[in-house]
Amino acid sequence: MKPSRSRRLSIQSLEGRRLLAAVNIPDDLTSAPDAIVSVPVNIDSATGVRGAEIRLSYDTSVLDLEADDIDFGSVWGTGSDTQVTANVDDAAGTVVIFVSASSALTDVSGSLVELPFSVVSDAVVDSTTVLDLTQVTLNEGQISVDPAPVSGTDSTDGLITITAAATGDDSISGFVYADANNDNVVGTGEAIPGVTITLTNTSTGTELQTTTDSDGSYEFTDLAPGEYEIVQSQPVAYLDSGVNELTVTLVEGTALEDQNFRELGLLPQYIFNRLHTTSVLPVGSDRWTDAITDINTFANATSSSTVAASSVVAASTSSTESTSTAGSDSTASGEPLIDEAELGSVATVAANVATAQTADMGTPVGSNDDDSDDNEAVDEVFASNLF
Ligand SMILES: [Ca+2]
Ligand SMILES: [Ca+2]
Ligand SMILES: [Ca+2]
Repeated sequence: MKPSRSRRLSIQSLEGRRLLAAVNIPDDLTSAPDAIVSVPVNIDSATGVRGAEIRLSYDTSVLDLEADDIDFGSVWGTGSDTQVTANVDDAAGTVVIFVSASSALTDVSGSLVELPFSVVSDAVVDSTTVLDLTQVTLNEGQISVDPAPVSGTDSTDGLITITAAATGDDSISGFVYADANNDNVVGTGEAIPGVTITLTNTSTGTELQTTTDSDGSYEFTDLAPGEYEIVQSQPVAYLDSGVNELTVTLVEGTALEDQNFRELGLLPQYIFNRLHTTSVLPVGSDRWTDAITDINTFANATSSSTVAASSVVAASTSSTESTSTAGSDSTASGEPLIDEAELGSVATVAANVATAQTADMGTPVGSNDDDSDDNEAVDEVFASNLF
């Protein structure tokens, strides 16, 4: 260990004026295991102070401190001419700090120094640890410190309470939805499940990923405050509204909600599937959501235009009982894939789609099942102008 007293402070006489100051460490500090807590050594009035020597000790089984991290406190302002010299004995758990400036301070209150202690990862939650202020000398003793800190317990000592790690309050959440009624609000039946959302902490580079739930929602919890980038992987079946990336600032202790990604509706090649689904499943029901999820999954898994087109034709065949199942290939989902010759021109595909849609839309809803709820469900979808 280096000599603790590496320099002497040069102090001018204060012309007989007897000054008094109170110095202490707060006793209401908190920190979670594995976190850093900035510990100030505060002074109530810094009038005339141009130098301070501060000694304290801490429990090395709970706290770690690096001398280089110790910084001057708020009373020194910008600290352009403030010097800090610190020695830490991390075996004994003792710290000696000298802080000084070229001119005396005015009547300000605040911190003389700031000590960023890191709390060990196995610190016990709800336990406390004492920061024992053992000695403070101002202007080499020309300014009295009252009450005078002593080694061991006294009223100037600080206390850190170990709290549970992040509570989940620090979170980012939102929805991915197809805004069918164009009101910029997530409505019934507008959720897009299964969409991948990637969250990147732009200062640390830490990346997290999740997928939207059946209600289109996503949430990242237990986040550190900071700058984040939220990126949506565009759901293939939907018409992109154009905003697939958000940059946000997460303030400590807050839940950043409604970080939504809005899509404009299903792309034409997926409309038939959804119509077919909606004709038998009430909008927003579990089965309807499952079916929409299937469309999304299928669309994402087979995102080439050829396969997307075949999806339409495949759907068309199942509805119109045509014979276009001859292709030898099949898609990942097992639906028949039409070969080139049978697929024909784009015009043919378009005709197939038109036929399929006409056939389906021309069939009275509920012909398989007269439950009027089905009609209402379909009416709702048509009313919502999804198609
Ligand atoms: Ca003490
Ligand atoms: Ca809406
Ligand atoms: Ca989008």
